[in-house]
Amino acid sequence: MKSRICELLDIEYPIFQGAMARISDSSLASAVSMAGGLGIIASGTAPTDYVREEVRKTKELTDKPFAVNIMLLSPYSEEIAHMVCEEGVKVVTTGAGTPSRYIPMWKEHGIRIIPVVPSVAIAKKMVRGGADAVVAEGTEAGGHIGELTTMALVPQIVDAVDVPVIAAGGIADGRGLAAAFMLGAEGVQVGTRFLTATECNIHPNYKQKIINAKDIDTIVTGRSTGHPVRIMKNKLAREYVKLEANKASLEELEKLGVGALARAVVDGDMDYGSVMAGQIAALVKKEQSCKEIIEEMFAEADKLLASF
Ligand code: TUI
Repeated sequence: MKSRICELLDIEYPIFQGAMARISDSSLASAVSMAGGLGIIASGTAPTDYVREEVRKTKELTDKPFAVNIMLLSPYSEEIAHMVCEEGVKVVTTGAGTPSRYIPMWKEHGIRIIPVVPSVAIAKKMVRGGADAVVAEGTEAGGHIGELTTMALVPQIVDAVDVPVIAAGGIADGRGLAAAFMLGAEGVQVGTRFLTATECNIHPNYKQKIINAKDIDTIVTGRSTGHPVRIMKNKLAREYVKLEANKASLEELEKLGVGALARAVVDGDMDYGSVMAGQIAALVKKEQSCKEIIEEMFAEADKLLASF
């Protein structure tokens, strides 16, 4: 299963590891890149120097291509947009906004630009602006999400743009991978399945919560604020959506949300931490190395596609 994205990025398998804020660091990204996929360092809302250090560490850990994701709601996004040029990063993905104003600068530095998009209109705008590929992310994904499902979104974006489309949201095994290719995608981005990777350094409680997950265990918070975020159901999620239903102020919501991601990832607080995960969490059943995950997914998809 080779595609234009393998050639464009010089990677062996057309799979990206989703940029998960506070989670996707040099350890996870380098392991995915070493296994032949595209490892991605998540910036989230981290300060520029933290992300710079992770870039440098990743370069020490692998000589394979890797990317940096810039979360455009971050107060550091502008600084990080410049930092990737200074550090010679070769691939940038973006999330939670449109990076149009940085694209000319990144092009000058020979950086491949792959925005994550939630709609056809935004995909077209990004391609007109010079994006080399797009990640079409469905609402099944964890974290900050759009409205459309992966099944509906991917083929519509495939028809609308001529650059490679990478499918994201709800993909965790060879079946999802094969299905994405049937929709016209030339690659997949996988987040949730990599949460339980051996090289993913989140708190063991977080990994266990993913492994124990059932199909209906995620919920979307933040619809009322215009920043919908999919997380695992817990006390935080229930209190948050209750506050939203009662038209709580942004201040009240922020009080509950501040520091919540670190509480989950670092402290292992599964009650009041923000445990971001996609709807596919229940399909993730064990800890495996990134290499095992990638090889298993592609072997499964190859077998499926050969059987038709
Ligand atoms: O970015 C994500 N997922 C994320 S980012 C994140 S960290 C965070 N921290 C604080 C608040 C919110 C998030 C956790 N998960 N996925 C990619 C993605 N991008 N999904 C949707 C979009 C998107 C949305 C609107 C992309 C472009 C866009 O453009 C709107 C516009 O008009 O600019």
